[in-house]
Amino acid sequence: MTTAAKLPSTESSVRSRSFDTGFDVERIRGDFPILARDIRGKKLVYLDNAATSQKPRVVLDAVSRYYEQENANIHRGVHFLSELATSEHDRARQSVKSFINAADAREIIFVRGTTEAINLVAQTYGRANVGAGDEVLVTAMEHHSNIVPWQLLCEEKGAKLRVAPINDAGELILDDFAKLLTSRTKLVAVAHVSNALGTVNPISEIIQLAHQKNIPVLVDGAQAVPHMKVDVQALDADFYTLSSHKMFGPMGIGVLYGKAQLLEAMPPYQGGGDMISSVTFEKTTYNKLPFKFEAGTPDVAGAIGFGAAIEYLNAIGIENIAKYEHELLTYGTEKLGSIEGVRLIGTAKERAGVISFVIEGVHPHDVGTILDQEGIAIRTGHHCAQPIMDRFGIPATARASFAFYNTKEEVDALANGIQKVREVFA
Ligand code: C6P
Repeated sequence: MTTAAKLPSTESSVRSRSFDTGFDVERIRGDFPILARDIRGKKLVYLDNAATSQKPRVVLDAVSRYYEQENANIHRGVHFLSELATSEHDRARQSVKSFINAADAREIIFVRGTTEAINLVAQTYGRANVGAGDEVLVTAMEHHSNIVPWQLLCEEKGAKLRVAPINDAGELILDDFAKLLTSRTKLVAVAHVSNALGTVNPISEIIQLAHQKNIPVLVDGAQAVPHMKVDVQALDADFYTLSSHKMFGPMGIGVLYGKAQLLEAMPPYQGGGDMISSVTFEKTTYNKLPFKFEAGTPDVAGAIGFGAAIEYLNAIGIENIAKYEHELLTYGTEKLGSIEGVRLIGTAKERAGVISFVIEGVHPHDVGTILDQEGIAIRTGHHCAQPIMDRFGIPATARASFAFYNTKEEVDALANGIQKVREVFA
């Protein structure tokens, strides 16, 4: 891949533009073609990054270059293109490995995204280790992807799904969580960052508490990795899941990280090509990691685009991103929180990426529709996290979610849009 030459120069990017964070957001915006377009005659204000992020030019180029110049199936040919595609695919796996500081590239399993990663663990580790009377522990703020796979497993096995409660700010009540860890608990599955509230969970403490009782922990990292440094070894996470499309990479690809010794012991997920070592009608033996869990032709272009997205993030620096976004979120929280009639849903001390809110007397879908007329894209609804809506006694929220290419001016545009909504419904 030759993406490095086209990456933004971090040296020249570090010119102060806003919040004195040394982050040249205007220059970064220039890397994302879609951000220059108009919507309904207005400048696009894209604040739906938790649903999916936009893609920089280097990612678009990497994907089209693959199809134009490198396309071949991997692990299946001795010809030049097959070897090239294979080595580019391997390189992408190495990039993910370094990005989350996994100990070994064998621990990086390419899947379709977080949803598939969690289902994989439920259907392999879960089916092998959870039995009748056992429990799987989640929290009240999980995305449906981190609820339903466990419900399916529990139904099949006669096990029980337990739910750790949260407080009114949207924070996990750690004491209650600890009390729910018992000899029956076979797995903890918890979001690193809540997509509906933005709450950052104390993942290190959660993992330590579970490990004190020898309970493995799966972390749903879909909403964390785009916003903060994640080190799976420092966290001691047993499984960690992520989606490329929320990290400025292509849709349809993501990663399950798992500790090698756990993955080795797990039965395969899907059967097919590439996941086998040898096949006879009597017996099949399985390939080594990570291929044991990657049956069939993978999304090679997606992996290569994902690798390019990671290189792009590295060039900007995830710590710089975290610092800038923290300022943006603080600014947005103060600005929106001070608008009359606006109630913020989720006011945890530690938050990332998301401001969820309701406006008195206005359905969130109407908020979304009126903002759309202004070119402002937000998400409204239950955000695939219905139980957390129930917890707050509301059917839905409006959610603005941020990336490092968003600006203070866009937050102002959102606040002005909300004022318009209030005027319409006054
Ligand atoms: N949340 C949102 O708008 P997939 O769809 O597999 O890439 O990711 C699923 C998923 C799992 N966990 C969390 C915490 C998530 O936020 C998501 C995706 C999007 O909030 C789309 S529903």
